[in-house]
Amino acid sequence: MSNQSKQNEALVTHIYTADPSAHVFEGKIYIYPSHDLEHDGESFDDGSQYAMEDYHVFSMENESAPVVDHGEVLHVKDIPWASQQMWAPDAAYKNGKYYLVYPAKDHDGIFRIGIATSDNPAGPFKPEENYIPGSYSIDPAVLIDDDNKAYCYIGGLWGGQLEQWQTGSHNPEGKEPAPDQPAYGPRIAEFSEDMLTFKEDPKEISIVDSDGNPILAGDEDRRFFEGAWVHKYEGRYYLSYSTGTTHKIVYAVGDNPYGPFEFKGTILNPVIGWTTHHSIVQFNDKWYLFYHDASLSNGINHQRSIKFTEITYDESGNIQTIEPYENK
Ligand code: FUB
Repeated sequence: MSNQSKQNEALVTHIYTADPSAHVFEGKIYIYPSHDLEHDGESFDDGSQYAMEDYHVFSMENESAPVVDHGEVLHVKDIPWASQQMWAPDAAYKNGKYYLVYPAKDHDGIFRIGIATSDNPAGPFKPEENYIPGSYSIDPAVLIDDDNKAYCYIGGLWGGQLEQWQTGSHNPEGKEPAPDQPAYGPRIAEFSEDMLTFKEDPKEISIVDSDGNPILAGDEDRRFFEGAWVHKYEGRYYLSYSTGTTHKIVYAVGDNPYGPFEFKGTILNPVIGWTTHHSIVQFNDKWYLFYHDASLSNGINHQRSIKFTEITYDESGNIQTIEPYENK
């Protein structure tokens, strides 16, 4: 079976899609991206150009099969607590159900994390009435660990509002740390058994260099910006994320879901477009990076397209760096 044909090509061309969270459910690859609506507006640092109001789910029987659009599975108008900006979602399977975990702004303009459920990985998803109590910021990613415990990773700077949650409560004036101070880390919280609440307040994750020192806020090639994803490889936890202003997907490795994670290197060099956001999934014996870029729209940052490419590890478990356009 050849899987070359679809790698590094836009997987979906009839709508714009971004932030792909890929999973293998029921033997197929399912992709849960966000949906960029087309418009001619400007771009802003708070990301308000991302006109997003619904989610579609996509699936592929295998890496070279056609991509199936399962249609709209959730719309903001059906979520009582949410007002706008349905940004990057993730999905999980637990207790015989599928959970769509997504960020949106509440009616006060504060990002929160919501849950919607389905019996089918292709949806449609039924939203809970309220967001997860104690949740905030954006880009939820779910890890179901080998012991069946489920964890939610969250966080994103700037428009993702993580700066506003540094004191235990919401402070709309919160700012990034000074460049010589430790960078803000993503947050983690364990889900309750029913996946509808957190068991604990979100905790900050520490990302450190090879000497154990925290990565500093001014180290923009390595510090966390948004888009956390955690996968396990040979028993270790790999935390990957976007560096935002330097447009890379990088990773750090740790020995438990809470970290600390030691910075290791770059997975994906900058793509066309400002944002870069990914997921990592194993399908059969290969590992794939799902990512997005803005090549289909000729570089319009708020009109992105999801893609995938294979990743490889060396003997020490280091992920080889990908140059995004070398296959073109
Ligand atoms: O798609 C909207 C936002 O842009 C996401 O939440 C971020 O990760 C960035 O991709």
